[in-house]
Amino acid sequence: MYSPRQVAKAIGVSEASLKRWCDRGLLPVQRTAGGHRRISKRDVLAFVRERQQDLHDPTVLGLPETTTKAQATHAPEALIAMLLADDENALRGLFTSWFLAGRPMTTLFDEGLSPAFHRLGAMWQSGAIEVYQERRSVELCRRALYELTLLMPEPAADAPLALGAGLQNDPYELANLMVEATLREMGWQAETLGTDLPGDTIAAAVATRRPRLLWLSVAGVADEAAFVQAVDTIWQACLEHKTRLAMGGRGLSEALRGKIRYTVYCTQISDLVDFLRSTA
Ligand code: B12
Repeated sequence: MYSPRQVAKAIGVSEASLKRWCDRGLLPVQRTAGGHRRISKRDVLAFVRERQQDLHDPTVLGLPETTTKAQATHAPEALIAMLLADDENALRGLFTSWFLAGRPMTTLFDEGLSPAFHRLGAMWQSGAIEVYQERRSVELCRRALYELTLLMPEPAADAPLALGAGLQNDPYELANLMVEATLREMGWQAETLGTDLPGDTIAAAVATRRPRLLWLSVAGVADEAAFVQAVDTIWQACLEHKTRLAMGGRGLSEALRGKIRYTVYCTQISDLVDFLRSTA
């Protein structure tokens, strides 16, 4: 929680203006036992985002100094440069700036990060970068994605639930975390269960948690018969509990898609957003 003085410094306005905004209800405040105004970080960020304001001093709110609108690029080359320079602050600043600028998460993910990682994979394959650089890039991205979701407003108590997972022998995490962040931004209560999970346990999560949506990210399929069996178990649980099943990932070939059942197939995250908007 921040005082009006701190928030004023972060936004770059006078404390008097800030207090006026609080009193006009533009910024939700809570009162301390002594009656002083306190404002939550999420509310400050929602305010800044809605008014399309630049933060004057983001460090006051614990955000990287690189949080400026100018940082909000999704060019894969820029992302690769940040990742290979191990510049975590730049990446965090970029994610935060992107969110505060109100730009679609899907553009950053589908047109920025996915091609950037594709190229990093090719660089690893050709020996241009070490495997630790690829691994570290995933780590930085994971952390920045997690932090991004912490900046988003808390989902409403009646927000629809979405669960996501990766199937057994599929250790890829980033696409799941990106779907989670995208759904969170849309107001869903979205949770990634984890990766490398057997179909039975995902079906059990559907039966117990009754999500409105289950998403699966498929990066690779080692054993086709086991995969088809696992998806069938999950699909039966989805049918029984009226859960929609969204599938995506570069491991899902057309031939494989013909052998499984699901509600929607997505080549990118924006496909899921379009699907959810068209069926809302
Ligand atoms: C990072 C990485 C890994 C990491 C992952 C770490 C982690 N914690 O996630 C680890 C170390 C596990 C790994 C291991 C391996 N990897 Co690897 N890996 C990659 C790399 C560089 C990036 C993958 C990634 O995260 N991309 C970012 C995501 C966000 O992009 P995406 O998957 O394309 O997802 C987008 C869409 O598909 C879609 N989407 C995906 N899922 C879903 C789901 C829904 C619901 C929706 C709506 C959308 C959606 O939206 C996303 C955003 O647009 C890729 C390169 C590449 N081409 O991607 C190689 C790559 C996939 N790996 C490769 C290889 C060879 C391997 C290993 C075999 C290496 C080895 N010898 O051990 C193992 C195999 C592991 C296994 N059991 O499958 C090859 C695969 C070659 C092939 N065609 O088979 C690649 C292509 C690298 C290369 N150029 O050679 N890898």
